[in-house]
Amino acid sequence: MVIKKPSDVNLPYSEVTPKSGYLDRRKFITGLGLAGAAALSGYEAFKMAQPDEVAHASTKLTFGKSAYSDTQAPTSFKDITHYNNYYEFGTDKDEPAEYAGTLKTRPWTVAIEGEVKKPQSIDVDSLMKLAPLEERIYRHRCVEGWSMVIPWIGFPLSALINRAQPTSKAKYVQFITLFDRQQMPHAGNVLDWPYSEGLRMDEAMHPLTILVFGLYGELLPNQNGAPVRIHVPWKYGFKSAKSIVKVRFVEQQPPTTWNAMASNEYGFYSNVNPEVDHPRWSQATERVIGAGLFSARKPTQMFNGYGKLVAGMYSGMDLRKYY
Ligand SMILES: Nc1nc2c(c(=O)[nH]1)N[C@H]1C(S)=C(S)[C@@H](COP(=O)(O)O)O[C@H]1N2
Ligand SMILES: [Mo]
Repeated sequence: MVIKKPSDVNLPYSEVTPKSGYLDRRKFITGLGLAGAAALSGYEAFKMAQPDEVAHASTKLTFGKSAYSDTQAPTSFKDITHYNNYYEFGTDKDEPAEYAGTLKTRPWTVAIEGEVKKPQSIDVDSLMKLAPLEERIYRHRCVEGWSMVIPWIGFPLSALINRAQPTSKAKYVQFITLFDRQQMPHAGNVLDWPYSEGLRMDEAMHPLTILVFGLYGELLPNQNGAPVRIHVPWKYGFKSAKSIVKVRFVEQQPPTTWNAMASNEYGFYSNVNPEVDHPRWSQATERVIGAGLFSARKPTQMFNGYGKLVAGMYSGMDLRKYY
């Protein structure tokens, strides 16, 4: 049983504690009892308190804090990792946690292509070192009407964009995610695979838009989009593509999965907007995951509460038309 020093983190995946080691470690931690638990970090103690947590490779990441973090308490690790939308692993909320174990997240390369001066393929472990990792506690609002607060670990997507050096023709960025039926036997034909999303260049460069590698201080669980996904906190969750394999810079607004599926329900912009209802339900309020079955729904905020930082990008645009 080796306790990792801070300098031991950020290891390539090959050196990550294997599952069996992690389980031994849990046994060891449990043996400490309550007094010992108090000496552990908040995360560690928190996770100990959840006996049916899915065992996963425990890789602590080294990260700094961010001024962009929300001050709200994060949703529990259990809820963040067991109430997911990841249709490649099934459409029920608990299916990604159950089935995403078959996703092979190493080796993994991300191709950067299209309108860039430096097209390249980059290994995810190198990508993770492109900028200092930060914890970004972000509100996350799904178009279905529920929300969470997630302590992501990542850094601004702008680090990748600056490395790729987009040409003057690059007006949008498209994110294409992995699709492999062998790894995703529960995918079915519910969407037009591979899942694809896109942002306008200014949205992609915005300091709030992050590339995410982890949550709660550790590498991302597969069901949350390992090994790399984005999160765009002022937009509905579906804009935040999981398990990205291609980042493509393009001149025209790219086709996106949900928009292609039902363009009257899911627009390209998909900024959180309590005043523009989904055709089949209101967007005025949200159910806070983990708040309890009978707790009141909470009012949804314009741009999910990030308006001060992002509203300027949409000035002059009719947000009813560009939903
Ligand atoms: N590849 C892929 N990415 C995806 C999805 C998906 O089904 N496949 N679902 C989206 C939706 S609708 C939401 S709300 C978020 C959920 O992220 P979370 O499970 O980490 O909360 O991922 C988004 N990214
Ligand atoms: Mo969503």
